[in-house]
Order: sequence, then C-alpha cells, then structure tokens
Amino acid sequence: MSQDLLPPIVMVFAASDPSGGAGLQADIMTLSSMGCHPLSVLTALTVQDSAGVEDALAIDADWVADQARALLEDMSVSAFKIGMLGSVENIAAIAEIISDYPDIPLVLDPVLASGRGEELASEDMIAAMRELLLPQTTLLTPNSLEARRLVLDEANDDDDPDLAECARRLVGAGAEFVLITGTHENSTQVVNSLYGENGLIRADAWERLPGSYHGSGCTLASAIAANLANGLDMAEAVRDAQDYTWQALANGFRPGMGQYLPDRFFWAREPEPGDARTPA
Ligand code: PXL
Repeated sequence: MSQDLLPPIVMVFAASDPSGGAGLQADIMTLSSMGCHPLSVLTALTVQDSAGVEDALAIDADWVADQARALLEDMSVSAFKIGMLGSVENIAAIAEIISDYPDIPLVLDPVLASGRGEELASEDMIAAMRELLLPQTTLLTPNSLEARRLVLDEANDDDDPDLAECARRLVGAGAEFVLITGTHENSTQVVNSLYGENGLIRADAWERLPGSYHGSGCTLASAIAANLANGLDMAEAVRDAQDYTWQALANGFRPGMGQYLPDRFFWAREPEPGDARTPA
C-alpha cells in the first residue's frame, strides 16, 4: 500500500471520559470519523457519567512523556491536539515534548471546567498553560468563559474585556489563531469567531440547538485538528469542523439520565423515516 494512502496521524493529549461523551474518547471518535488515525496520550483518569464528573486523577508526568516519546520516535504525526491536562507537571512535560516539533500544527482546547461547571484546571495550571503552551499553539479554542478567564487581569478590578479584546490578548500571549465559541453567550444563534494577528478572520453563526450537550468542545477541536492534518488551511478547517460538529450535535442522543452526547458517526447511520433523535 502506498504511504500516501495512509490516514494522517494526529497525536492527542487528553483525559479519559469513560462515558464516551468528552475527553480522549470524544477525540478518538471524532478523528476516526474524519479519516485520521489517533494516537492517545492519556493525561488523567476521570470518574463520571452523563450527568457529571465525580473525580479526576492525573497520570504521573513521566508516564505522559514516555507515552508520547515512544510514539513520536516511531511515527510521523501531522497534528497535535491537547485537551484536559491533569497537572502542572503534565503541562511542563508536554510543553517540552512539543517544542521539538515546531512545524506540526497544534490545537489547544483549554479545558478549564466541564460544560456542567466542574473545575478541571487549577489556577496554577491556567498560568502554566498560558506561559508554556500558548506560545507553541497554532489554534486555541476557548469558549467565551474560558477566553475571559485566560486573559483576565486580576490586579485590575475594572478589567472587563470583550471577546475581540480577549482574542487580541491571547494572540499577544503567543497563540497564532484563536477560535472563541459562543455557546455560553446570551444570543439567539451560536456565533463562533476566528481571530488571527490582524483581528477577526471569520465569524460563523449556527442555529442554537435546544439540548444540553457533553463533549461539543472536544469534538470541535478534534475536528479542526483532523482538517489541519488533512491539509486544509485554518479558515477552511475551522469552517468545515463547525459544520461537522453541528451535525454531530443535531444527531445527538441521550444514553443516560444526564446530558445529550454528540453522535460523531451520524453519517454511518441511515435515519429511519420519522426518526427524530434530537432533543424536542
Ligand atoms: O468537555 C471538556 C472535557 C474534557 N475532557 C474530559 C472531561 C471534560 C468535561 O467534562 O471530562 C475528560
């Protein structure tokens, strides 16, 4: 088989979400669905169901580094995707590893809290992310709450930056591009805005779906990483990944008593006539 026909390889650093809604499992499903081969570097374990995160345990940083190094010495990677990090030590270890691969696009999803509000990163981890990872990031994908938290000047009580200003500061801190998602904003449509060094590049508005979803951010960031690994430019990668994510959410399903999960393989299932799996 020609090497050209092999799927592009994407290395993911993320935590396990055993519910299959978010985290590493979301990344693996999304990347596979979009024609990539995922390499999984586990950063933490969580205990959770579709209703909430009960506990998290960071993997030892040496183990995180060893998982990545073994694979990077063996295979050629076309993109990196980083999700929940687990500890400051893991952030330092990952920052050192990716610094050896400056030409590989890196999508950083700054997982600060779950969609349900559980904290998944400490203030020390946020500071380490800003200092060690942002300068190496090709695309940062915060939601609007994360964007504000990442840039807020705590020494200045009057600091209330709008989203364009947040993006400007995040680019100033070293991210090449920033995609701020608008799910948490009080707007009829969900507007996601891509910024670069010269400000806004594109803004895409999407019909707001009625359900509460778990794993939408992981799905979007992984879909963008897949598109970059497949050779799309940033604006095209972001636009196409939003379309994919919206469809995965619109085809979402509710496997338990909590949130809806995206169906990243919506295209593999032919809908029955009259079959409506989206929340009413
Ligand atoms: O959605 C962000 C996220 C990422 N990774 C893991 C998570 C969550 C949210 O709950 O549990 C492991």
